[in-house]
Amino acid sequence: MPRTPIKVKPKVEYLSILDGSGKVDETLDPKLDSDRSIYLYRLMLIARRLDERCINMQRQGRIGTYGPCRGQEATHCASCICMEKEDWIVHAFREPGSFYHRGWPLETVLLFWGGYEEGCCPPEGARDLPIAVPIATQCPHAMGIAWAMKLRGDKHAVLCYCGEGGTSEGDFHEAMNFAGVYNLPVVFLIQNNQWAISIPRDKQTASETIAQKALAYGFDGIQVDGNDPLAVYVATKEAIENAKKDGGPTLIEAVTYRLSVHTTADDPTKYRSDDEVKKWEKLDPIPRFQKYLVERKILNPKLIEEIEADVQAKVAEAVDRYESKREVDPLECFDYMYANLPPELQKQREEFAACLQREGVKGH
Ligand SMILES: Cc1ncc(C[n+]2csc(CCOP(=O)(O)OP(=O)(O)O)c2C)c(N)n1
Repeated sequence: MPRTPIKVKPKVEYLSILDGSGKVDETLDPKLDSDRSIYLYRLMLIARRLDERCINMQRQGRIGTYGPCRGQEATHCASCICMEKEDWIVHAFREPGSFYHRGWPLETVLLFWGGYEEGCCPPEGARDLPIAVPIATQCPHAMGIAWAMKLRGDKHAVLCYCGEGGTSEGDFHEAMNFAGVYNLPVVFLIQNNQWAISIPRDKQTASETIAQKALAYGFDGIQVDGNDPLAVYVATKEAIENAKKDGGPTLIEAVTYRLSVHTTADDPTKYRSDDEVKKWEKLDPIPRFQKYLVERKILNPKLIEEIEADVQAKVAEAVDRYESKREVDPLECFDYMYANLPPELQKQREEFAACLQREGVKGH
């Protein structure tokens, strides 16, 4: 028998609407109304200012290790606003804007990175999972939620955030496979920020795009400019609407860049060049969106100033609320995993308690 080509889906699209130079494709522009546009701009600014504050607070020893989202605000803010209250959002760990949008108090992010277990506690009724630091472990959770929704006849959808480094994990592939097989209402949004700590994107996978990985699992993948809030919004909205019509999953690869450190425990100058960072700073989503909104006469200098002042005040209030919380009891880190501590951990707890006592730190 001759070799015959097998027909597979021929293409993966790339979507950009508001490009890096500020040029907008009028035919694709979702033309969000002014309230929604200002809401999105403000949300991105909240994520940026909170992020800056968190870095400073970590440096001052007021929170623990922190993983910033600088440069990635469009990716998570423009996607989370596509979700209805009854939809689910399954987080990774660089989406502070999404938590705020979903009604988590702004200090949640500080509580999480400050080591308080309350930083993982969703507001009453919120259909959100908390920050997940173990890479890609949230993907099977998202798939499982979508599967349960389908079995129960719940017509909503799930949005799952993950990094491009996470796409090398088995958890990601297992979730994609099940999502495809059972045609589940889930959208995997891969924040391709080019680096997984010090591993660059081209050492992560030999695929030309992350988006095309969807094809192997039998559903659609699309690559978008992740620093373009309009493209992220349009792609997410389409994917979520499709999922709700029983159209199955979508993989969105949002091409963006981590402008800051991986976490406050890392020094990126050891593995990437200043020139690369400068190139991406020019593509920063916030000034890009601001310029577009000024041109559309939705923003003006006075309004920009007012929003900035309001955002700074909101962040300052959140820091105050965080710092007025009860004192941290370091021994609490043993409290929530086991009802009865295994002997090894019990021993560690006793040693730690003795150490705290020697150092004069109050424990319980
Ligand atoms: C299962 C697991 N392995 C290793 C780590 C350590 N780790 C933390 S972040 C990270 C890189 C993740 O890269 P990516 O998925 O691209 O997300 P990004 O940090 O760039 O947002 C690694 C390996 C982890 N948190 N979880």
